[in-house]
Amino acid sequence: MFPGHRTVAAVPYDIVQLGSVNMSQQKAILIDLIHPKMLGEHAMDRMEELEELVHTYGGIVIVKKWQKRFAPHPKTYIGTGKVIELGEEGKQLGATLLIINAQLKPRQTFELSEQLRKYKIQVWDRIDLILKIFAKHARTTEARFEIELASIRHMGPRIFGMGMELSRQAGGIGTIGIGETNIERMKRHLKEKERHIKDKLETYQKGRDLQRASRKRNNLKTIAVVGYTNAGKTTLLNSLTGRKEYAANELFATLDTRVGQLFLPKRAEVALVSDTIGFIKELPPELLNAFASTLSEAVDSDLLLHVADASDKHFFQQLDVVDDILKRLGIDQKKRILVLNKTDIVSSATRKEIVSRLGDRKAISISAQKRTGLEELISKIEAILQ
Ligand SMILES: Nc1nc2c(ncn2[C@@H]2O[C@H](COP(=O)(O)OP(=O)(O)OP(=O)(O)O)[C@@H](O)[C@H]2O)c(=O)[nH]1
Ligand SMILES: [Mg+2]
Repeated sequence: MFPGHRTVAAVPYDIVQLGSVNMSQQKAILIDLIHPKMLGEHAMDRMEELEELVHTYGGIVIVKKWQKRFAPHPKTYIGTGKVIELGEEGKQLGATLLIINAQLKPRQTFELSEQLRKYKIQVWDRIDLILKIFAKHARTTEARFEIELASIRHMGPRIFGMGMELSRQAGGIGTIGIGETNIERMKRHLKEKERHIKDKLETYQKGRDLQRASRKRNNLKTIAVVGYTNAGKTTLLNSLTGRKEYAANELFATLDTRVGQLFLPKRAEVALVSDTIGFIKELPPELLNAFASTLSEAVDSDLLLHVADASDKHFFQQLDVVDDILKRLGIDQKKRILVLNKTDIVSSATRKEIVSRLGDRKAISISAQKRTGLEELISKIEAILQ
């Protein structure tokens, strides 16, 4: 994909190539760095979520490891001895992938990839994995562009870092290295590509702005469904509006905005309900920024429905993550209804406990799937939109 790429043919990374997403099952080794004082339970939880992400991607987890360290190794993130150990083990077990449960520095990914190349093991960090899932789930051109942009922003610096590495290998200080010109060309190519994608995304944004202006003219209210991934946002959109969008027990099933109409009997008018990409913890800013045009639907809405999965044991943690991301999007002050979903599979004791821990924060209990509690929710929506 890069002009004059010959000398860098051994580059172990690929910018997410849409349309050619590798669906074959990769065998993955997972590793997480944990602080020596971290509770065992917390370490298990982190690993569990990473595993879910891998399953959503369609990979097979063959080994799970933890390494206790006070701080990441500056060059290889995990300890250098561990890298060799995992390489040997991975080779024996036929692993093709090492996934690190963190966002790595470009240099660390580069160094690890170099060291594991002889074992034919690719290195991904958490963001790579999320990007691969995004790429697999993207259904609209706009979502594809957004992912490609995020991907360039995430992977680009590695290639730049590699340039430094190659020139260092080629000679001493001050000499221009072998890979230099190609690296320069790649850099330029990526920059151009980034600009091209940004232009395209702006076109979509303009389309949205026009739509929004027309809604305003017609005084149509808009409601945005937000929440942690897999909370049941799409299922709720479908139940409220009669749409039949793809809802599934996987992370990031939805990547783009879908809009449906909800009739509000008391107001005798329809409101537009939009569904959007789910949130997840440690979502890096560049991913959030890349999805800005998709998320703008939430940013400009009159009301947010924050859907939370009451059946998830990390309910409160997920609530915090969503609150935090809404803050990062600058919409934490917007009118909002907290919706406890999946209450059909939650014991009444658990539900009571949640409600009591929520304290002043009022919530409406529903089951988007069984369509219970929806009337109360609609009444509340009407009351707020008055
Ligand atoms: N038991 C139960 N399951 C539900 C309910 N609502 C949704 N689900 C299930 O939860 C899973 C996720 O639902 P989605 O609607 O795809 O969730 P989402 O929030 O849109 O997820 P992403 O788009 O992946 O972020 C699916 O398997 C749904 O069938 C509910 O009220 N009760
Ligand atoms: Mg969804």
